[in-house]
Amino acid sequence: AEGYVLTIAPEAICIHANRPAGIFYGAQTLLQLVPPTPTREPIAIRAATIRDVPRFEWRGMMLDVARHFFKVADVKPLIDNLARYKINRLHLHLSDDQGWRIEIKSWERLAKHGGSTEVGGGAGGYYSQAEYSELVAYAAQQYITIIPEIDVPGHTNAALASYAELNADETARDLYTGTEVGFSSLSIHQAITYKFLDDVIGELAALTPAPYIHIGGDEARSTAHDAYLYLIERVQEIVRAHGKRMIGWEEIAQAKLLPTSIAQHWCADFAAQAIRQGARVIVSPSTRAYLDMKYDAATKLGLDWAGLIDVEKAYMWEPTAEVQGATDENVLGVEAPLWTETIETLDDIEYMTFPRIIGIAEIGWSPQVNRSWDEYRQRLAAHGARLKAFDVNFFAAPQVPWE
Ligand code: TNX
Repeated sequence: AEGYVLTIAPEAICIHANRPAGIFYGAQTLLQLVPPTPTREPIAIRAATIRDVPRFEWRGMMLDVARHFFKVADVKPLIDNLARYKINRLHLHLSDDQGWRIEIKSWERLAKHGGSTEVGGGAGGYYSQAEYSELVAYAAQQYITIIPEIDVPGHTNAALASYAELNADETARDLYTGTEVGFSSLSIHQAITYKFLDDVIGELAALTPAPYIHIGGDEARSTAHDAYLYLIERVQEIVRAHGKRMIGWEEIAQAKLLPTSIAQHWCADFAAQAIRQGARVIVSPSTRAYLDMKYDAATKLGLDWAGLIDVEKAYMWEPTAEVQGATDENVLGVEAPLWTETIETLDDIEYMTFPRIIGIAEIGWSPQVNRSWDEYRQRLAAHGARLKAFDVNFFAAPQVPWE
């Protein structure tokens, strides 16, 4: 589906692939072999034959547009730069306590009211359905699939603030601009909750060509355990009824999963339960792949609850070693989340994302053959000039001998 053969010979450069995505990836590889900026001088490229297929079908990044909102014009350049490294999924965290970021026509106040602020009290914002579709189409041109996430039953204050009837006490919550989590929950035993979920997931499914809907499911600390399991199983059925597969943070694996559902590992061992149920997993270890963790103690942006993650730590790990029972068959792939409690601009996004995402991209694409930090850091060094040429505000990690 994504492989290619790139042949560089004296008479011609050829890219062969079974599918258009393979041609695109062959072209990205070729572009890495020529200077990043246009030149009128002849360019010499070493003759080679490269046969290349990805190890994992899921090579993702997640952007939290709920804590701080990022407009289409900020997400597009991020997509451009992810595509150069053969990242093929961009998961958008579209709702949380602090904001609801996607227009839902049958529940208009979600975005209009629930999207009207963000962490710190700024103006927030949301994507109209037309803007969202524009983003989906833009990403698809670069073989990136947008994965929409609506987080339930916790992380729902923005929805609970928008509609009184979603609350057990029929009283709308206040909008929230702080960063503590775990206080909100949908009302599990009210029929309207499931009407809400069906409407929202239905509209989201219609906007989503991909076969996945992410339903969150993390940190539902204000939902009783049995109620949580009941809700996840009902949501799974709603997602299925709309023709999609459910993805959720690994806590969902405590519920009974369909084999088509997918659990996203982040910091517990629930993902192993998903594997035992015959479901597959996406691996996003908070200690390795969380782009919102600081690089070192001096990093001004970001958090450190999962530790500091320097460029070496983000690269030197193996996805199947992160979850008990994980194999190349039941691991769909890797994803690096960027939570945005402290992230406010595209420059901030780029600083935390690059260069760590390049290591994650390699873990997702290339086989694990004696991965070596010393070898990698030399290769990564060559990307400094490229990132500069593409105007990426990357962190020039001192451990890398940047060119
Ligand atoms: C935990 S990771 C969360 C998010 C926060 C993040 C901050 C996960 C599934 N939930 O709500 O933004 O930590 O690093």
